[in-house]
Amino acid sequence: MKRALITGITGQDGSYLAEHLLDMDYEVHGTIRTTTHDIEETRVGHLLSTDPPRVKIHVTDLGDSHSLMRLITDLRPDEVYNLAAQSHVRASFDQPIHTGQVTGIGAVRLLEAIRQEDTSTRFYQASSSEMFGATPPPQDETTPFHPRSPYAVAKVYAYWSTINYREAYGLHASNGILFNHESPRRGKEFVTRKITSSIPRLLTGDQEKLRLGNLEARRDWGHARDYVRAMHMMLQHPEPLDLVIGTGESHSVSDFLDAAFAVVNLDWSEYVEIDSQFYRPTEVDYLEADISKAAATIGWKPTISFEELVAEMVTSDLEAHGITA
Ligand code: NAP
Ligand code: G4F
Repeated sequence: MKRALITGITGQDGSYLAEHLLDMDYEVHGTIRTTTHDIEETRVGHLLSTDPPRVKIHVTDLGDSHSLMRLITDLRPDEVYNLAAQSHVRASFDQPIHTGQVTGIGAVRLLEAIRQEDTSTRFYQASSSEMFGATPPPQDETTPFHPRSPYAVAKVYAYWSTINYREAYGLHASNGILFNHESPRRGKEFVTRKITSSIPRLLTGDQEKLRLGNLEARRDWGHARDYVRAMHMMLQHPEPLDLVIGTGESHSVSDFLDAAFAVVNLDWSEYVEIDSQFYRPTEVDYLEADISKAAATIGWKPTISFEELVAEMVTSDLEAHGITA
């Protein structure tokens, strides 16, 4: 039985990846921060309420080298998926140093623990399409990075550190350069879930307006369930890889509004107000993945369309309010 460690198991991707690895009979371990209270209420609560729990939880923080080292020494995992991060782009402008510490240097703390303990452990780094930033689409593995936020700068640092540990110490260390991926488990601070979670409240009158920032920004939005499959496939490849993972389709925020409000036959322009607080000092205008290399090397492709994704998110948020679509 293979043993996997997922940092950030309480996040959107961590929870789907844990389920995916359990389906493949892995022994799954995950990290939570000391600040995470009431673990039963998190996205992995359903994996902990069984007897015995289906995943094993360890308390650590990507800011704390010693606890990471101890964890790697105790577990000696076959695979480590580094999904933990301060992952919100807008927040990174307010907390640039914290974001650098966690999202950037945090990856090196983990790589260093693996290098010192067991270089046969395979390592996945959650790299991001935000690294492409201002570089025009379509973006692939050869596209130059031009990061546009402290978050993206930190991810570029972690990306190159992953490659450096591969080249310097022979680690099987891979970067998944993932474009935006969403789901009903997406945090409500991200634009897609902010929209879909507002719809039932707008319908019931609990919320009057939906305040958003830049509606023209374009993203390549896929489904998180598809993307965690790619993470696992990358670590099964004989050689470490850097791979772009996306759908190859780009939509604007207003396209997302069109698709989401169409599910409930409403006109979003009657509800949406533009609020400058949701604009960023520097924006990423246009992301669209070229996934040729992922298709050719690991045979990955997405299975869930943009329309299916939006419908699933809206329906799930409606159901949580007892409303049928
Ligand atoms: P998410 O939902 O925001 O989850 C982030 C996870 O990191 C949470 O479990 C969080 O714990 C944990 N975390 C935050 N700060 C930490 C710290 N100091 N030490 C340890 N853990 C910490 O993110 P996601 O959407 O699942 O994304 C997973 C990873 O992929 C992230 O690294 C993200 O930057 C990257 N990524 C995401 C996308 C996307 O579109 N979703 C695209 C490209 C790359 P708490 O539960 O305690 O907050
Ligand atoms: O949903 P977002 O906050 O996602 P963003 O910035 O693209 O970052 C996400 O995807 C990255 C992959 O490319 C990940 F690496 C990262 O961790 C995160 O998961 O914003 C998407 C777009 C932006 O252009 C933003 O300006 O939506 C625009 N937007 C417009 N109004 C808004 C809002 N974004 C948010 N969060 N809230 C708004 O009210």
